Amino acid sequence: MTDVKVECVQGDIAAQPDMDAVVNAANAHLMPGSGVAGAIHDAAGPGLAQECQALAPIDPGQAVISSGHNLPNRYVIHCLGPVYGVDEPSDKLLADCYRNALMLAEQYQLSSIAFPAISTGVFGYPVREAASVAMAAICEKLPDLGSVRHVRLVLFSDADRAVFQEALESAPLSGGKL
Ligand code: AR6
Repeated sequence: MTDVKVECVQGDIAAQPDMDAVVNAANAHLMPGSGVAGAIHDAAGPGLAQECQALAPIDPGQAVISSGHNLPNRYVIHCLGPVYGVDEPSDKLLADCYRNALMLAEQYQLSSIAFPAISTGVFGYPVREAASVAMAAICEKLPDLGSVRHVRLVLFSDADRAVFQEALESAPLSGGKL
């Protein structure tokens, strides 16, 4: 059994002051956008986009790390989720986002990380499918985590929170690798 805390909460990804890192549902150029990318860049200030210029572009499934600027978090981990039905295989690419973000958090010795529901907004991934991919990817990684002790999923609506909570409760702790 793992003692990493995994939780699903309803809230704003840009307002998670107790987390070492928040994850951005980014675009390939790591520029401000709508939804999560808008909230994170607005709260971080223009220094974030400036720093990101040197890290872009990124590919679907990839994750890169920057500092948090005016956010209450030390770091932002930027992931490019798959556009549903376009970037294939979507499930593997979405799982890669979660796995690669967790690996970066480990590399930086972080103890806590908060994720939004990557790809479920502008990129069109159905929430129920995205929740089961996300939770399977996270749960599969739990035994490998050393520094990371707390993983939070931050869902914008309470309906999405309930879907992610259900997926967490039925996620396999191992196997079912994508
Ligand atoms: N906190 C938490 N979740 C949020 C927030 C917030 N402040 N705002 C929206 N969500 P999206 P994507 C939810 O579109 O699908 C951007 O323009 C939202 O309800 O932010 O990966 C980028 O620039 C949805 O469930 O990310 C890219 O071009 C989820 O977060 C593109 O959109 C993800 O929605 C990325 O699209």
